[in-house]
Amino acid sequence: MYKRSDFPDGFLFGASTAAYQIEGHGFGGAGPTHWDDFAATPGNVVRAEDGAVACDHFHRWPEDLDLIRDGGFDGYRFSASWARVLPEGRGQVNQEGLDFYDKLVDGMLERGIDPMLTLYHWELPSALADQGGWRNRDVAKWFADYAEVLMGRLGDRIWKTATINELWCVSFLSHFMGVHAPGVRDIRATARAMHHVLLAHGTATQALRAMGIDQIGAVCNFTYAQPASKSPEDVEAAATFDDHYNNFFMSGLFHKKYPERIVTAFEKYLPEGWQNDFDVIGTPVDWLGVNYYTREIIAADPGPWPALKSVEGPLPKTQMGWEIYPEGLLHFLRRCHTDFSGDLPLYVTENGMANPDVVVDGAVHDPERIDYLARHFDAAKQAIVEGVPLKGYFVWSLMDNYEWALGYEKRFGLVHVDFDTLKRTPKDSYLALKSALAS
Ligand code: IFM
Repeated sequence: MYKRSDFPDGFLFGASTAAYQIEGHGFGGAGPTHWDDFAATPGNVVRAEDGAVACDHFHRWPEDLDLIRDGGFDGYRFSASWARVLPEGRGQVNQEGLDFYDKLVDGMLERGIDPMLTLYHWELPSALADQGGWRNRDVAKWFADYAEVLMGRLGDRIWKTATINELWCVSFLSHFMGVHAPGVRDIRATARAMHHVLLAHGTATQALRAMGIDQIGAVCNFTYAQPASKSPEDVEAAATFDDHYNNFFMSGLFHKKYPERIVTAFEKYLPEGWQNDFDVIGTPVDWLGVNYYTREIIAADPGPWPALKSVEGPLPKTQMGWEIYPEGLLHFLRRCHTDFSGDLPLYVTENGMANPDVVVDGAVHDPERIDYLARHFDAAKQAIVEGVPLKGYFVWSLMDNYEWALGYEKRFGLVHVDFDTLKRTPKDSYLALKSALAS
């Protein structure tokens, strides 16, 4: 079993959550979001579940922060809901929303927990979705304005700020695959959303810097693309996947250009003048967050771009059906460092697994998660040994929560949540991590 002392002094351990997944969006004057609308449309979300109550963190946050402190975690990565702060996305501020985050941040500081804030973790206000959401170039300005309002209140106490969580999910998963809100499947919408999330990231970064706020980072998700065979077709398909998933955003942020394969595919769909936005997109950041879970086995598939499909892999899988592949984490930590972010501090901002955990006699036995984390911590340690400037690791997630289109069934938490009673029960993985962090 790993110990805190296996990692360098000052290495930070934390847990991650996101607003819509835990807070209970129905409380406290928050405005409607595109996730409420998406979930209310039959067929989009398992059992049409939404985030109206979620874990009721809005009321139970002191208990949840106690769990973070008592687990020995140094940091807490949480997000704020745009529609809780600005119910219409712009204009009128919901003071109750700002007060909530204010108390939450003070609660962290009182408990000795470093607050890492994500400004946007997917719940776009419906009023902005009405105007095209991420397809509309104006979203960059709307997002920067929201960032200013929120950070005007919290900025003096936030340890690190991430702009937008998982740019690929916000754009490709939601506008090409239609799996997440707004559930669009349209290549032109995708190209625009992919460009605009980057533009919004850069615009907000500049706005925050102008307010004197630093320690701003980008958080991307990465999936390892394994060709299904050595055939040139499968190798090309995997390279296309790697480009749209991993390289597009990293290349935009750190090289101020997009991969050739994607430019070729998207040229006629990208918004006019996209080439002129890279000085904003590439505004320097202070750190980079890496979210990593799995790999995909990619095979060529006849048909329009991207002409590929995922096929089932042979490795053991989590409750999500995702293969457990810690080598991918090492791969991306190395690759971010050598190909993109150089000596910038890296954080694993999300890693963890879903498991069908149940409470038995007041305990939750999840040896699978203990093993999953140990193997990924090993990958992280190896990266550090090789000189990758990895400074911290946030487990996804502190507690079971709303897993988006999959509702409440997939349990990623270190802490079990009974969604009928909302009772929290620390799982064995929480207790194992607690004793590792104390050692
Ligand atoms: O639950 C999500 C989170 O919101 C973003 N990253 C992946 C997690 C697991 O799917």
